[in-house]
Amino acid sequence: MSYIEADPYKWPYNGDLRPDNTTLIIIDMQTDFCGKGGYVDKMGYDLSLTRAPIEPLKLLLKTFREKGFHVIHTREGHRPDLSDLPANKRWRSQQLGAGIGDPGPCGRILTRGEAGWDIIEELYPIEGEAIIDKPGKGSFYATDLDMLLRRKGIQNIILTGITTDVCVHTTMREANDRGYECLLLSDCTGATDYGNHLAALKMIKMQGGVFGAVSTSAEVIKTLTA
Ligand code: C5J
Repeated sequence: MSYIEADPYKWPYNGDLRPDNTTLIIIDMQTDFCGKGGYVDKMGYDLSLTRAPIEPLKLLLKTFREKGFHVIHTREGHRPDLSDLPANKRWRSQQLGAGIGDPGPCGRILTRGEAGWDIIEELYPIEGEAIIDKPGKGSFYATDLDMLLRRKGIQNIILTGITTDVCVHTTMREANDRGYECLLLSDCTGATDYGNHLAALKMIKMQGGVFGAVSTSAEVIKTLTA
């Protein structure tokens, strides 16, 4: 039995924490969400908030790789012909001067194959780590993530990446409904608004852990290296 100190309960609930049944998922650590000239920058948000998870994530990723745990990365983005981009999503992004599919300093915004759409160099996937390309906020919608997790025998998911209140939360809710045991790491996530980050953490902890539990990278590394 192995547990990570977490709030509101020691995680995972059953103490069954092993490299073969547990995955780290790093959500949307793309230039468009945390790099200069990307989507979030173009919308005028404070990049330091979405860049905050980079350093703790580097250390966490190193530990997961060394200990032989599964690692999965995701990228939000759309086909170059934008045929998978809902018209209302495009319209809303245009209202803020950051139209999805429009040219920007890092290439066409949130468009597959463009520089801004790719994962930042510091956290770039290595061979053997799956990448899920998703058109929406959740990582399960219109992707093969669930099939991949079931085939690998994954029961536990440790969620990280950006943004806490949007893609990370949506993915956690989707995973929880599918029966996966979820843990979100507060220092390895970030939002475009700090208040929303804190609110997203609080939501998870209601009702005895309505979507799972919350912990930190230090607690995970402590358990994994004990
Ligand atoms: C957003 C994301 N915020 N990765 N995407 O549009 O959270």
